[in-house]
Amino acid sequence: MDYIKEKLLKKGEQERQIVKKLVKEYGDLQLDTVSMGQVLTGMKGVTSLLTVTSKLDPESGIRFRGYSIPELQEKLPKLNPEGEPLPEGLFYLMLLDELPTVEDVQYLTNEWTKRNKVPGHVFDVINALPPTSKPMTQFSTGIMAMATESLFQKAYREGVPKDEYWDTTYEDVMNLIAQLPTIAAYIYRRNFQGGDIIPPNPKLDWAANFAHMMGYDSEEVYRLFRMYLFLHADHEGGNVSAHTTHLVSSALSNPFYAYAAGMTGLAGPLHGYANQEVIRWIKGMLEEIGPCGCADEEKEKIANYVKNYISEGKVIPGFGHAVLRVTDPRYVAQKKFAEKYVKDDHMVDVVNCLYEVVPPVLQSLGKVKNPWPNVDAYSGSLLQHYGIDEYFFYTVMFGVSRALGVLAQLVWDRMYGLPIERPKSQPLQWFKDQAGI
Ligand code: NMX
Ligand code: MLT
Repeated sequence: MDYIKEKLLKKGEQERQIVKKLVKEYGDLQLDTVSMGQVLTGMKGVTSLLTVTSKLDPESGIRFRGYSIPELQEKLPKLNPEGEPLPEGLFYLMLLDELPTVEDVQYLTNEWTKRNKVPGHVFDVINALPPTSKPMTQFSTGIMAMATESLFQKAYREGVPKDEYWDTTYEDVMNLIAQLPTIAAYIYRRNFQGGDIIPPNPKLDWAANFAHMMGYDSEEVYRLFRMYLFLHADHEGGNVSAHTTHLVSSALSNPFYAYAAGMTGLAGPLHGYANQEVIRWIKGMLEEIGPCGCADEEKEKIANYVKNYISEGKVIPGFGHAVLRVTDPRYVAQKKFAEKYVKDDHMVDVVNCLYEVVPPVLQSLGKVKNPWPNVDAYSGSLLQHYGIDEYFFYTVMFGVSRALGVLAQLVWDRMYGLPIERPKSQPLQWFKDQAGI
């Protein structure tokens, strides 16, 4: 057993007992109340999931095992002191609740390099889809095709005891994370670079290797990818991609099925697809109003465009959030990155200007709970700056990163022995009866 599994088991055996005790002895303890409004508007704020990897505070944003983004930018191992932390370190922290050393991060980089052996049929399955199919269709299909290799599924069929499910889940999760960048880069090269495939470079870390396989080999892009894959990794358990992964795996579907399902949720325009919508939307705006700076009269033109767009019943991508009530700290981290490394970029300037113009317009509608920008408002402009123009691909990049958090959590779901998820539903008459109407 490798040392990560040993640590996991040690911590897991203790925590599993706690979960069992909570269920057995405190099962009737009231945790929350639920209102009609909450049930009918997406269960916002209803505590109903156990997620250990991260927690989201509406006012201060995401904390991974208690650490904020700036704290982790300081504390997680980097390849050079000026650079960005390696996402491997964040995975280690989320999985083991312990800050990694440089050696721990190196261990994971090596492990993922070793495990990066995508079966040939996965590429055949992707190739069977027309190149015009959406990158997220190809991505989730490729992940489904990987399920032939599931060790968890095999172990389950062989009757492995429940307390051991976590072990093969961990193996599947490690293999899946190791192989995702190769599959994603394959889709990118197939769709946008004439199918000229670049093999992985075993000397590179996980994020840099992803950039390399996509065809971007500069220290600057490696640095961007390390930050990107770190920032999108997790957002507690209730977001659509995390919750879907958790829900599907609660039926003991294998991690490949569960993660593919999570990715089909990420592909929705109100979730991860918003990162490509932001660029599409800005380009559409610039086509209509022309290239613009952020002087008062230009701000007015933008504000009018925003108002018109909303009046057509559409949402402004990259703004708003189901939980956050402040500017997303992931947006702030990317803005700081741009201030440090990006000079004179029109798209980045427009994104900065939208920060001044859009929130007051959204506020003026009187119904938007959070008028501030989210992670997706900034990410595309940075990718555009480094020449990664194909915004149809951006949600796949989000998906590669999201694996780190939701799959670390999946290992814990199995460690705790969490049962099948099955909330109660009621017909409309029941709600009318409750309201007395
Ligand atoms: N532009 C226009 N209207 C908005 C926006 C926006 N950016 N955000 C919220 N609203 C509207 C929303 O459509 C709803 O209208 P109605 O009552 O007519 O249906 C009203 O404001 C209240 O919505 P909220 O309760 O504030 O937001 P909710 O929790 O329902 O949804 C989002 C959260 C993120 C889905 C929503 O803010 C949105 O659609 N934003 C744009 C899409 C986006 O950027 N998504 C990415 C989220 C982050 N991620 O990566 O997943
Ligand atoms: C996410 O990163 O999952 C999004 O911000 C959406 C969410 O948290 O609901």
